[in-house]
Formats: sequence, structure tokens, C-alpha cells
Amino acid sequence: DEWRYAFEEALNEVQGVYATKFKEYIEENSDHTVTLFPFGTLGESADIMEQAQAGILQFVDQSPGFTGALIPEAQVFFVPYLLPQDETKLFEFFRTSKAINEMFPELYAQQGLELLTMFPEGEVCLTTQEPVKSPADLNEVKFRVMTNPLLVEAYAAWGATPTPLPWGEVYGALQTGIIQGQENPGFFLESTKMYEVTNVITCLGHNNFTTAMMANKDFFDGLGAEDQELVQAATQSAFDYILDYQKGLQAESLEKIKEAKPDMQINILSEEERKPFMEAAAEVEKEFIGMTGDGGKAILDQMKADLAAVD
Ligand code: 6CS
Repeated sequence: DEWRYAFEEALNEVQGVYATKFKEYIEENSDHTVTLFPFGTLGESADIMEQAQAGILQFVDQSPGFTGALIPEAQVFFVPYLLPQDETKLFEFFRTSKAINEMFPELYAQQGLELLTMFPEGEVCLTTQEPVKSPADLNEVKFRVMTNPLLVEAYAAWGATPTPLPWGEVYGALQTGIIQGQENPGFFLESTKMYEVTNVITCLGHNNFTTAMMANKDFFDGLGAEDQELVQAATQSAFDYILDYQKGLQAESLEKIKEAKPDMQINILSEEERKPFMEAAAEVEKEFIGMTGDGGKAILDQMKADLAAVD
């Protein structure tokens, strides 16, 4: 069979590298073929998710940043400072987390989706026109966020004016001054040339970009046991590959940006400078529980337990 798989990035970006590995594994180990649809070929994130739910696509990668309306609990990934930046701990968390591997699959299933895996894509840093040393520097800054209510709350708590936009509009909006900042992991800042339309990169360790890869549930349930195992093995193989691929990627990407634009400022905030950003996180966590109730709190508590277990 021909299986169709869409994702939110270009072929040579992290989701594309993951998808390429997945495709290779399936095609080497079966007679199925996987056709890849990178960002832009079938629309924005919201569009590819609709197509996956409708069964037009068999596989889709959509980040929790766009899944807020569908699965509010997935917004937990935007509680600032919840995930560690230490790669070893972070990767171990993704491998072993009960919240990710046992609780989230049930929530995705209710939306007609078989959650196959979640994986990190790198530390998220801010790009802005002016330096950001404290939340006061974000005051009145129209800051683009993914279309996710909790991310809006997080940037509002830091004093910015959050502006949710789909990805396709971000470069142009920065260029024309409709927005003055956005956040993304290092590799993406480099590959999408965010440095051409902003002056300063600020890393404050508040998040690691998480994404989710899934199948249409009716399609997956309809596969024979052998094909289900094949899909799971391909998922695992690509997961192992993508964690390895990312080692050192953040630092390399920031280096490449420096080479491409030597006067780009890159500021890594100190522990002291991070404090006021961290303090606001408690408020965002409360908002998360307010939005998602007992179900969300159970996920948050489990994530904290999973994180404590890898600490
Ligand atoms: O900021 C965004 O919207 C995009 N960022 C990444 C790293 N991947 C896809 C997503 O659309």
C-alpha cells in the first residue's frame, strides 16, 4: 500500500529527518511505500491534522503547540521550565515517561488518532529586535506564538503581547513589523533564516520544543498485527535516530547563525536573569490546571513524577 505522511517542517529539518528514517524503515522491511509531504505541500499544521483525522493522510506530525483546541492537556508542554535542558535527562524522560507513553495515547485516541511517539526538537530560544534581559524588555512586544492558549498565557505572564499565528505567516510578519519576536529551537531559527528578520537571540532555558507523531486510528486499527508491529518498529527506529541526530545540534545551529550574520546578538541568560521568568511559571501552571481540570492535573503530576525519576 501507499501510506501518506505529512509533517510541519522541511525535509532536512528535524521532523523531516525523522519522517525520512520512518519511511526508509517501512520500505526496507515491507512492500509498503511511504510518500512524504513536507511543510507547505498540504497546508498549515491545522490543515494536515484535519486531513489525518479524515483518513486522507495515514500519518501526521503535529506539535502540541497546535493541538491546544483538540487536546487541551497537550498544552502541558508550555508550562515554562517543566522540561530539563540536560540532554541525557530529557531524552531519558521521553523514553520512559508514563504521561507520554501511557496517558497521552488515550487522549489522542479520543480524537481518532493513534499517538505513536513524542520527541524533543531542541531548546527553544527567542528572537527579537531588541535585547531581552528581563520580562520588562518584552513589555508591548508583539510576540508570535503557536496557536495555543497556554502559550498565550505564558507570554502574557512575561509581559509581552502574544500574537498566535500559523507558521507560514511568521517571516513576513516579522519583516513588516506586525510582530517583533517569536520563539523556536536553534536548528529552526537557522534553517528558516529567522536571523534575517530579527537582531537578537535570547535563550533562557524555559522549554524544549516537543512534537508528536501519530497515525489515523481507524487506519492503524485496521492493519494486521504484522503491519502494526512494523509501524511501531519504524517509529522506534526513527525515534532512536532522531535523539542521536540532535546531540550538539543546538550549539552547531547557533554557530551557523553567527557565521551567516556576525552582528546577530546571541544572549544566554544567567541563572539570576532567568529568575523572574521562572517565577511567572507558577502562574502559568495554575492557568493550565484551570483550563484542563482534574485530567490536566493528573497529566502534570505524572509528568513531574516521570521527570523526578530521571533526575
Ligand atoms: O513555530 C512553528 O510553528 C514551527 N516550529 C517548529 C520547530 N516546527 C514546526 C512548527 O510549525
